[in-house]
Amino acid sequence: MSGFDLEEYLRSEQTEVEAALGRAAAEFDEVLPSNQAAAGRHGVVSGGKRLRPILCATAFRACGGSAPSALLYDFAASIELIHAYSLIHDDLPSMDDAELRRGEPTTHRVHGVEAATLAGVALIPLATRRVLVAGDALGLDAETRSECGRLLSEAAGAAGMVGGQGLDLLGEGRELASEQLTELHRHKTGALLTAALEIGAVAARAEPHVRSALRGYGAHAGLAFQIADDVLDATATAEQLGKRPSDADLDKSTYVALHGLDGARALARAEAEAAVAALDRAGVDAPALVALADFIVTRRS
Ligand code: GRG
Repeated sequence: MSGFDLEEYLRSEQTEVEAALGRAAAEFDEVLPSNQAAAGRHGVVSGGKRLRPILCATAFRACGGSAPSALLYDFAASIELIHAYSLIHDDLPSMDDAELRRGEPTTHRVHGVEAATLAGVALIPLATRRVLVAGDALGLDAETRSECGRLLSEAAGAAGMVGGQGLDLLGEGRELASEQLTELHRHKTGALLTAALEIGAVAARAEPHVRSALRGYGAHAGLAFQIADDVLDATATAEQLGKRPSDADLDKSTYVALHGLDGARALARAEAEAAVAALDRAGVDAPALVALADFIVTRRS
């Protein structure tokens, strides 16, 4: 591996993400009743790796984009708002009925189901609004802003994450075949991760072949991320993961159940390598993205 200091990179990028999310959450305080605003803040400013906005900003720079960090992260953090809503809703009693997320009680356990549901829904248009408004502040023209908005909405919606969640619900208690599981995760986890990369490329006005390389990286990294998630779910405790219940508790199909631990680890590694190969083929030199692909399969939470 190169001398790239990923730990330091993640630390400084996460600081930028937290600041941008704080600015986004302040919009809640202005418009929502206080219990709903508090639920939104709980879901948004509650830790996490912040991988999606970091991937977006990293792709932007890898494609030659340059902008002040605060402007770039106001834009990239809109993707994290969609991620935050998905976690709030995924944890609800009507979904996974989760008690623990990121080592803390879930949003509805702290603020109630009604406030958590409403705050989650409010995050969706907030994310769309912020990608357009922050895109404007970033200097993107109307066509580029609209393309970014389209990518985010498609990745979040029925053709992406929500569709994947639908497949997940249908698959509960059934043994999915490997292709079905991959189809599910390409939508549920992969679509938003891929959009993060592609939005970064579009905002930097990347050439079509570079944009498509970033999309390819995203698709492979998204799968690697999910397979690694299944490995973690099977090998770490709830305390280490900060998450309860586990997929096994929920009787979900996993890559570990299908391929065994070693098989799943090898698959995750192969997908991370395929992500980097997509960049190499297009001549994209991006040490941070290479290091992030490795992090995705070696992370501990
Ligand atoms: C109601 C059908 C319906 C859909 C609503 C709930 C929902 C939309 C979608 C769920 C999508 C979902 C929960 C995907 C999870 C993907 C995933 C692996 C999450 C964990 O991501 P990390 O590890 O989390 O990046 P941190 O905590 O680091 O942010």
